[in-house]
Amino acid sequence: MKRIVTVQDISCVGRCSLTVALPIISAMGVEASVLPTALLSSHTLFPDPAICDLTQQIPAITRHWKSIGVTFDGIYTGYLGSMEQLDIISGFIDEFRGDGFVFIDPVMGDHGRLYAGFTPEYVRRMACFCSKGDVIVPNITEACLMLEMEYIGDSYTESDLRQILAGLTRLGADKAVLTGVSMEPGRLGAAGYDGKSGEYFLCMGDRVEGTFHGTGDIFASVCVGALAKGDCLRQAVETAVGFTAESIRRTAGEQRDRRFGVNFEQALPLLTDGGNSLEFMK
Ligand code: PXL
Repeated sequence: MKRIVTVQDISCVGRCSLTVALPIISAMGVEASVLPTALLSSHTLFPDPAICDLTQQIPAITRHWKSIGVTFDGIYTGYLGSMEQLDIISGFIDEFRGDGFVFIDPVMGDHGRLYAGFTPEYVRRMACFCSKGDVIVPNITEACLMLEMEYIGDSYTESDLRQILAGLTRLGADKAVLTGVSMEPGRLGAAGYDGKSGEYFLCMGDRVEGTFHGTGDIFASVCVGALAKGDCLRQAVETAVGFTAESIRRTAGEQRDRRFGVNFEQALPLLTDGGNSLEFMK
């Protein structure tokens, strides 16, 4: 059985980061360890969450891990709250990557805007941090910020996408996946590129109109589970697009506050058989 470690915050309420990553990765039959970076009463789309930064705890945790000899088949980083954390987690990756893969979701913003608390300097530091990754998975907002491009929404031509993906791999990771792309009305998905082999691919699902929060964390968690199980990036992205689209579909009919995230829980059985049942939904 493979073991990964995911490095991101615990948002107690709102279905994102660890409350999404743990159930998804576990459902896929991969052991999920955690390095929590902060404790928030909710994610930052709710006003004024109570925040307890855990940066000071990280060195003691990783020192203990060294002493007990724990190793990981993959490291998955998500929302990190400060520039200091980027430096500390950079060191953690150097110490613990071994032969495993490093998967970086540079969580910073969406819909053309940074999330609360992030600055242009953080964006520059995150762009450097991405060089530590084997795979990076920004959404279009995060990609535009890191590449200093203007954000023009989610509709791009294939040649635009190829250009953005090539720019992303120049940040230093071999592979990049751009999420939240739409090439035609009614379809939404992800585009991937391997800077070493030159392989480019597009995985699209049906688009449900509306804004859904936490979907980037769902997408990234499924990718990590699939990669840990040995899928190639394209297969992993296909499973992740299918599962994210299905979770959104289940949420669209619910009359609930959208800030509480999407209903991925009732879609989890689709992942427990290796994602095979997602194939026929495309
Ligand atoms: O879903 C990304 C995310 C993770 N963690 C925290 C957030 C957000 C997005 O807003 O605020 C704390």
